[in-house]
Amino acid sequence: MSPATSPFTDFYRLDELLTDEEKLIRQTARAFVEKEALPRLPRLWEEGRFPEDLIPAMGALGLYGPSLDGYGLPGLGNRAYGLMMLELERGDSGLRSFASVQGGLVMYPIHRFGTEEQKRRWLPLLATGEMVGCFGLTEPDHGSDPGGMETRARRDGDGWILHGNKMWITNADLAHVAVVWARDDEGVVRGFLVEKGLAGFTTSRMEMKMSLRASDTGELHLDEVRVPAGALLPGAEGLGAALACLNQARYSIAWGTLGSALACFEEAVAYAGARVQFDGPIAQYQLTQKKLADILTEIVKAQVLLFRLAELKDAGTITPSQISLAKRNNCEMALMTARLCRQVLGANGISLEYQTGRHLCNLEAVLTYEGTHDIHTLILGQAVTGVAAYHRAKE
Ligand code: TGC
Ligand code: FAD
Repeated sequence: MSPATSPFTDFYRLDELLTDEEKLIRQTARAFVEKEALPRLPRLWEEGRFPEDLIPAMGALGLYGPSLDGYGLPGLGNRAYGLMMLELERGDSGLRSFASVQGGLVMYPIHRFGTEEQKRRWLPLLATGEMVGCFGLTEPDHGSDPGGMETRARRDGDGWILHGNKMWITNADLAHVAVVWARDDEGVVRGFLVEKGLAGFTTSRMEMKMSLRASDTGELHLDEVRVPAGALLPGAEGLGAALACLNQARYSIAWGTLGSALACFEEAVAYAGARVQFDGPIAQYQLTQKKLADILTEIVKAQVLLFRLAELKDAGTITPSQISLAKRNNCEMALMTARLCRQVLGANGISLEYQTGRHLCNLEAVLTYEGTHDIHTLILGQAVTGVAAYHRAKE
């Protein structure tokens, strides 16, 4: 097992700020990923398969919704939550994605917007991984602009009829329950828990991806699906409820992408020391050192940012735009890191026998989902200027 950190991956000695419990949580998650997932990931990624058999084991380690409390949930601090996501994504973005969706996009909305009955029924099963969930917001024609959604929720007696399609949905095929966002007759966006097996509800798997290959991605098809009154998340009213869930997942991505970056960086440093060209190891050449110095600098900045972000989240004062800044910065930092490390590895950088190429491909999707890099740029632009630039001003 590798040590918790090496001098160059904890350059500013942030480990000194961690509690013993946080260190143990990190080490447990890392040992699990190294033993159970890493040896299989290249093949899984090549075959386009998520390791479904690991779902209960990840639940047993408390990796789903670790910062939520009550209903048997651990209620850990947000730094511990972040470290877990970091270690999962150090393995593969697909592992972190699974946990982000299960915890941040399925358990969180039930915990925040659900009835007591919904919470008691679903949260314990989702926490252990006995049940899997997915989150359906994006549609074929509405990605960055979910407010344009076409999925409809029509009242039908004491229940509802749902109709529409959701696309690019993580865990779509694996999920026992889908959190589906739809607009009602009054134009209000509402959230529903839609169970697999209901008449008219089908899913299909999306194939031929060049990214997030060890992750299940699919579509949700809702053809006049009747759901009972108890499927409605009563506390979720308006688009803001769906967007509030994204804050959780974006937070976990901000931490997770640091894991991808560290995996690539460690691999490139080791490779540069061992690979001899011309007169010696490529680590001795200034152009290699510049790449590593640039990466180190960006990693340290991202680490410091995350430690503060966790404090703000624990204090309950965090703002969505603070999360956007971290998601945007850390995804770009990790992608830049993976690109530079891939160059250091030369041809081996595109081989799945090394980790860097796989992380690089994954990070292209991570830069795009949960709000594209551009959308987070505009969120920050709005935070600075007070003016939203997503759409033309309404006349
Ligand atoms: P806008 O008018 O700005 O907002 C509507 C209402 O929502 C509030 N709000 C938020 N509340 C909490 N958290 C946030 N992050 C919020 N963002 C906005 C806002 O205050 C407003 O409230 P109220 O009370 O005034 O009604 O909405 P808009 O339609 O203009 O859109 C704004 C924009 C572009 C920022 C938003 O649509 C957006 O974030 N778009 C990006 C879509 C996105 O990120 N989709 C992600 C889908 S899930 C996913 O990708 C999972 S991948 C996971 C994985 O596998 O790891
Ligand atoms: P578009 O919105 O069509 O954007 C295309 C380009 O236009 C982007 O570069 C974008 O930045 C740019 N653009 C858009 N609007 C503007 C603007 N106003 N100004 C400037 N530029 C703009 N969604 C879910 O609901 N649940 C999931 O579980 C889920 N999982 C996903 C898993 C994967 C692997 C992927 C790839 C996506 C997933 N998504 C999920 C969807 C994801 O959230 C969307 O892909 C994302 O929000 C972007 O939407 P889009 O792909 O339709 O791109």
